[in-house]
Amino acid sequence: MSADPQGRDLLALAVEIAAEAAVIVAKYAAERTYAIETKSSPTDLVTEADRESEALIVRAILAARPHDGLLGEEGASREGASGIRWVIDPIDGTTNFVYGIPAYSVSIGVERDGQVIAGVVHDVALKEAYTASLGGGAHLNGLPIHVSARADLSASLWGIGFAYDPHRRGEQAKFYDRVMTHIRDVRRMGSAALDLCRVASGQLDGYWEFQLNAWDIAAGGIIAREAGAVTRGFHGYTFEEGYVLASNPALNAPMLAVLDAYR
Ligand code: LIP
Repeated sequence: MSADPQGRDLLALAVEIAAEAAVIVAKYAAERTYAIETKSSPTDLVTEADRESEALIVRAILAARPHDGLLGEEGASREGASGIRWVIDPIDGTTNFVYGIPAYSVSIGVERDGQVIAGVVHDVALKEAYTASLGGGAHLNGLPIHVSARADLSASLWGIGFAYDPHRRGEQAKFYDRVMTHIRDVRRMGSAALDLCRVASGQLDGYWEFQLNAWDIAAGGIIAREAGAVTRGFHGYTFEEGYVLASNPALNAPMLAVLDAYR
């Protein structure tokens, strides 16, 4: 498949805007004097930095493309007339950000008629940019990246995550301990966008989490796919509905069988 020209052009704009937002987020990370509030639960945090990052991203997108649609974690929501929609997570990994754990990112995905055609995940602390456009492959700081080749499930390393809702977390935890007997180990690193990028670069063999939002997975999903990953849903839900299973092709069906066995 040849690179989609519009995907490539919109990626260039997304990369520029994500880099600007990363400067704001890094400034707040250094100063550590920002206000913190809670959202859906006492553990679901939002900071001044999340809000300012999203405001900057929205301003920059509408300045360049006034007819596009928007969906942002911190409330940006706009029907566009162009068929293009920007899906924004101004800081993915906000809990890490608040605790000073260097694993949070600015994530921007671009959809055309509902299909993601470009994505950038800018790792603020490591100053690394993961990028991809439809048919254009996936890159880390401009260099091509690919998923791992590991085919043995029992020797595979997986990223996982937990919801902000304590009840759901309990359900997820019960589920995870059963899966543990089938794999090498897990890593809970706190940012779905970066976890998907680690699958893309082979730092993880796979990642699964459920009940995520579009902004957590839009950009990371295309980066993983363009790096050779299979991304899909499970338990009767789709990837786009937030049931995320992403891995190299060899491990996808075996892990799906395990996930379905413990439904
Ligand atoms: C977070 C995800 C993470 C998930 C958290 C939360 P946020 O996104 O990146 O994978 O486990 O529950 O959804 O809230 O930092 O943008």
